Amino acid sequence: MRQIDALKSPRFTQVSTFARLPLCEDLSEVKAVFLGIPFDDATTYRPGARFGPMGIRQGSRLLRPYNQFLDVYPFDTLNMCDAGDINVIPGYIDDTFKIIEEELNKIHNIVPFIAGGDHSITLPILRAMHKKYGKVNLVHLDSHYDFWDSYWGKKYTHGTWLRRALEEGLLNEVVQMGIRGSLYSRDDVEDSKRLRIKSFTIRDLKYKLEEVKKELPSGKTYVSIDIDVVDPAFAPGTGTPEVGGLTSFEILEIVRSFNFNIVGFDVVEVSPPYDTSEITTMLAANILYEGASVLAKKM
Ligand SMILES: [Mn+2]
Repeated sequence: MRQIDALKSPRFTQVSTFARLPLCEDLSEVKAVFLGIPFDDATTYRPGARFGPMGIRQGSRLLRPYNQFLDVYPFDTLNMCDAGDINVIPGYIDDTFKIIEEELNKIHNIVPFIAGGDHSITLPILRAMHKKYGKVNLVHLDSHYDFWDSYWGKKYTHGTWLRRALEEGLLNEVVQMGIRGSLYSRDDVEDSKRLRIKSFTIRDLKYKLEEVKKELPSGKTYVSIDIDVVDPAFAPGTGTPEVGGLTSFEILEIVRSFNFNIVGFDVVEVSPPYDTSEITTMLAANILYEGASVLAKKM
């Protein structure tokens, strides 16, 4: 396995790739890739998620080869590599969405572990997933519903991607977890029922997590994690923080419990300019590590 030397290396200051994995060259034996999508022009509040991939790579330096809780060597099992960043076009959402979809269409039988970017990028990713697999399930961890119809009359933002994905018929079962914070209206709560989304609030996660876990889908599932599902005390570096969220331990445990077939996995809305002491980027890197570990465990 070609990456072992790099993983065992004590050169923790090297930041060029995720977890000091090799850059992807030959993809023939690769089962998973790390991929950055540095786009944040669909953000509505604090910007900076375009620096997410860079920050998450930096926050991943201390990741080591063996996951003791899942008893797996994720990077070895998946022969994982870092595919670099997709060349997005700042300021141009439509063009960027096309590029993201095209780039993802190029990888076959490889599970992408994606660092955003704001949450709008999940829509073109889901379009690519649909092209590959047909309708997939979505497990969405977020403090926000993200199914609003529009912001300032605009249909493509980081708060509307889920509504578009549903309208485009990309999704099968949708499970949301961690919803909280003040809302625009009571209609938001009703809309989750109308849209046939299983929405679980932060209270559901804190008070009856085992019951929520039973509602998770089986089969081909895409995982999208807005880092703001985690409390700002544990993940301050994000665009639209909501207090009263998950701890870093809780989110890692939730990811470890996933028992479906992961077809793709993103961690979005990590904004390093608002981070402190790399708390958020280290957490995001570890969430991706646990996701890769869950996938590797099933191999
Ligand atoms: Mn959010």
